[in-house]
Order: sequence, then C-alpha cells, then structure tokens
Amino acid sequence: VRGAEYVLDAIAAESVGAVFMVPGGMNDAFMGPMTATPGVRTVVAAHEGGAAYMADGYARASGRFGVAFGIGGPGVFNMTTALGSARSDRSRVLAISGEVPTTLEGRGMFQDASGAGLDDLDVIRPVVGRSLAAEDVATLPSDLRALLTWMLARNEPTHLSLPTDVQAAEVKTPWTPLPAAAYSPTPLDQDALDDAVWPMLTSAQRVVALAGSGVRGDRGADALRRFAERFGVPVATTLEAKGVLGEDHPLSLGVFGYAGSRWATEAVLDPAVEVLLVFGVDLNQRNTLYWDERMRPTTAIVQVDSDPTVIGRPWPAVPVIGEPAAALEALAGAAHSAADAFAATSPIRMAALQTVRASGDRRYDPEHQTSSQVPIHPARAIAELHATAPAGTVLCVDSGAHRAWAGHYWTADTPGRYLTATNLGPMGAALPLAIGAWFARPDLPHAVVIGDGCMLMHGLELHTAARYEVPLVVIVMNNQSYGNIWFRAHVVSEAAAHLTDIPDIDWAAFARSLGAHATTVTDPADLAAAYTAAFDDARRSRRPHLLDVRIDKSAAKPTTPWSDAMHEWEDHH
Ligand SMILES: Cc1ncc(C[n+]2csc(CCOP(=O)(O)OP(=O)(O)O)c2C)c(N)n1
Ligand SMILES: [Mg+2]
Repeated sequence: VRGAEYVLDAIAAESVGAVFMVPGGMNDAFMGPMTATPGVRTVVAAHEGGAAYMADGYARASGRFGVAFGIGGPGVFNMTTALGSARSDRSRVLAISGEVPTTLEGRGMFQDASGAGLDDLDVIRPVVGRSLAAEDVATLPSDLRALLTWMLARNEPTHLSLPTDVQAAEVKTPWTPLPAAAYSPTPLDQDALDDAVWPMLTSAQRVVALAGSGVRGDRGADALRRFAERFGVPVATTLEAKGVLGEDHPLSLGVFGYAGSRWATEAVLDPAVEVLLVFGVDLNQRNTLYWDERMRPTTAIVQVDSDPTVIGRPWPAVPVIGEPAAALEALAGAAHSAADAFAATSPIRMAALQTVRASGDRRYDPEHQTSSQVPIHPARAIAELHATAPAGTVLCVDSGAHRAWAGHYWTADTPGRYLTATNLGPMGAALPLAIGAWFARPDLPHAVVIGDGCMLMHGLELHTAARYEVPLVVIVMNNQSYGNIWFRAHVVSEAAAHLTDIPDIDWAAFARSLGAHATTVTDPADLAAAYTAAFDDARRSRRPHLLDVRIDKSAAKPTTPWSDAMHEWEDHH
C-alpha cells in the first residue's frame, strides 16, 4: 500500500473510528484512503484548531486516541493551541500533516514548512511530546509506531509530518496492531502499596481521596467506586475529573479546587485528616486552591500517578507509580489483615462525612438556582439545564465565568460525562470537543455550555455539527461580555470595563445561518421548556440546537474558596 493508505489502515486497526481534518494540497493523497478505509469516518472541520479539539474530545470519550489532519505550515500552526491544551490535559492526540516533497525542500515551494522552510516541527515541538518527519518511506512504519506508543505511554499528543512523496511511496509490510497493554503501559509499583500505603492505612482513621483525570476509563471509575465503598472513603475530584465518582453517590464530596463544592472544601481542608490519597491529579494551582497548606494532612499525602514527574510536586508525598486504575483495583480487592483493619475504621470516616453533608447544601448559594431575576441568574441557567437534560448527557464546558457556573451547579452523576479543557483553559475548546466526543459515543446526548466570547473563537464549528448531523444542544451563556475579565476590569475604570464588552449578537440567527436550529431565552421561567424542546428537537431532527440564554454578567461567581485563597496568596507573596 502507499504511505497515506498505510497510515489510515493503522488508524483503523487501532479501532479509531473517526478522524478530523481540514484538506489542502499537501494532504491530497489522504483523500482517497480517508473515504475508502472501512471503519474510519472522516470529518471536515472549519479550522484545524477545531479538528485538533475534536480529536481530543474523541480521545477522551473513546479511551483510544484522536487523530487530526492538516496541511503543514498554516494547518499545523492553527493546531498549536489545541495541541497545547491536549498536552496540558494529558490527552492522547496524533496530529498528522502533509509536507512538501523531500526533493523540493528549501526551494521556495508554496507553503514549505519543512526543516528547510518555516520548520513547523520546531513550532509545534513544545506543544506535543514528540514530533517526527518521516523523510523516507522506509522509516514510516517505525516512526508511526514510535509516535503512537509515545502518545499512549506518556499521555501526550504527538505529531507526524509526512512529505507528499512519502505519502505516495509504497510500504511493503502491513501495520502490526499495538498490544492492548500499550494503552495502559505503566506497571504498578505494588511494593509501594504493600510496604508504604497499607501500613499507613492500617492505623489511619481519617482518610480522604482526591481523584483526577488520571483515573481513566470505565475500569478506573469502577475501581474508585468499589474502593470508596469498601473502606468508606469520601471522594473529592478535580474539576477536570468531575463525576469520576458520580456526584449523587453517598461518598461523593464533589469538586475540590476551582469552582469546588462546599463539602469538598471542608472535608479536604479539615485539620483532622490523616491521609490524603491522590489518584491521577496534578496538584497544580487550581487543583489545590493556590497550594493551600491545609491540604497537607497530619500523616502523609499518598500520590498515585502513571507519570512520576508530577509526584511529589508541590509537596513531599508517598510515591506510588502506576496507572491509578490499576492501583485502585489492587486497593479495592486487597485480601489481607491490613485491608480488614482499614475497613473496620470505615464508620469513623462515614461519620465525619455525614457531619459535613448534614451541615448544609453541597453548593454555595444554592438559592440562586431558583432566582427569578432578569437577566437570568447563571446559577439558574445551569440548575435548570441539569434538571431537564436527558439521563446520561455528556456536558462539555468552555473557558470563562461560565466554567465556574457549570462546574459548581451541574451535578455529574456518571463518570466520563463532563469534559472540559481545564489546564491550559483555551477559549473555544468546548464545541469542537463535544463534536469529537459525539463521534465516539453517538448513543449519548451531548450538550455544550459556552460563553459568547468563546463562540467568537470556534463558534463556526457549529456548521460542522450541522453538516454531520451531530445533535448537540449548545447553551450560549450570553452576557454580552468577556465576563470573567469584566470582574477585574470594572474595578479599574469604566473605559477598561468597555474593553470587555461584546456586542449584542443574535446567536440564534447565526446558528440558523449555519444550518442549526435555535431559540433565544430571556425569561428564566421559559428555561425548562426551552431546554426540553431543544434536546427533543436535536434528537429528532439530528441537528444541533443552539439556545441563546441571556444571563447576568455581574452575578458573583461561586468561587469563594478560590478567591479567598487568591487574596491570601497575594498577601503573602
Ligand atoms: C484563547 C484564550 N484567550 C484568552 C483567554 C482569557 N480569557 C479567559 S476567560 C475570558 C472571557 C471569556 O468570555 P466568554 O466566553 O463570554 O465567557 P464568560 O466569562 O462571559 O462566561 C478570556 C478572554 C483564554 N482563556 N483563552
Ligand atoms: Mg460572555
């Protein structure tokens, strides 16, 4: 087969069912295989950044990996933000770009971004784990293999640049599928569990778990639940991993960190905690409330991660290297006296949890969820969405004040149904993430919560959803503002506040012009009916349905612990 066909065959053999792309001259040889490889659908995006976010969404929702194609040079440059986001969120994305033929590098050929031209490998290098140019068809199989295994082993995007002459050249041997173990390659340090963790748990009573997006897939979420239930361990999650233990579960504390719940804040920062078990969490600024020292328990933090480089940062921790899913399986199923002793202290943890839960609502300011103010209170917009969304809905949330509203007032009751690019936090990710996720799980309803500012970035991907009959419900939290910035700007000056204004855009008209259906909602009393009708319509008509929800930009965000931590930090640094 030819090089381009070989690449598509490999993608199909790895059970990746959709690829996302923007076409162009350097990719022409892919067009045939993209439309003739059984098992692979090809989706044309509006922008290569959109294609790369779609690949990220597909990766998160499928548990396999995502693939984005673009031309070398401009196509690759357009992908950099999305790939940087995938790298920050440890998502598995392979970017593939066509390049000028090796024989014409550096001669002034149109769009030359080879090493002798604009050198897109060097541009993309910091946002992917590894980037290779397959300059000879003889190395294409090993280059592709190296990039896939690297991506899977390290959970980071990689990039393949494929010159057109290599795309057209003959590959002699067929692709050998990767072993299943390549998808969860890190061995578990069982000794660390046996020699360090179990002795500690035998004598510890007050133990809390914090689970992050490193708890991957159904297996990880299920093992987390069994572990929590067997030992009565309350579980908080990061915002990115919201719902990895269903937030309606009796042991769930909800989100800890940015936009986190009152229960999680109180339980994790409780000075009586002896051991904090951290599963697949990068203990970064947002996940720790500015590295709040009160997170450090009296005995130890135990940090389980497949990536040893995040362990011990920012605080010393008992290291357990391994897939969190594997560690949780081992902990949940342990059959020895230490496990029995730990299970025996379960009532103490349950009692502490009951105290927190009995002290009031999980959320801050729960009364805002029923506010009848106009413009609509954002807490009400989210609460009504949760009340009316069909069971199992996957919610994708963008970057801005709406991230805090959704993070706080949405209840994620099923693992893997809350997707958001939290670490780099690039505006515009959520809509293409949702499109990609839908291609992995077309059986599930998908909704997007997005700001009007984010719509200005990648809102045109609504056309992609319309074109491919993706039944998304897109809620534009329309405050005619870069709302998150407004909070800081309006205290500077009126002129500064105006820099955060967004004109009164008719998002419903915009949506209709792209082939989507749309409704504008200004009265909170209409929300429930509008949401219900939108989900029904999207499902029946197989079209995206956009809701332009007119909300109040000045409502104070439910991020009190975060703001307190910020002020504390600023006072001391
Ligand atoms: C690509 C990118 N540019 C700028 C920012 C900084 N930023 C964070 S939130 C925000 C405003 C978002 O506006 P909107 O989507 O309307 O959301 P709102 O805050 O109003 O809910 C900006 C400009 C960012 N996160 N990403
Ligand atoms: Mg806005």
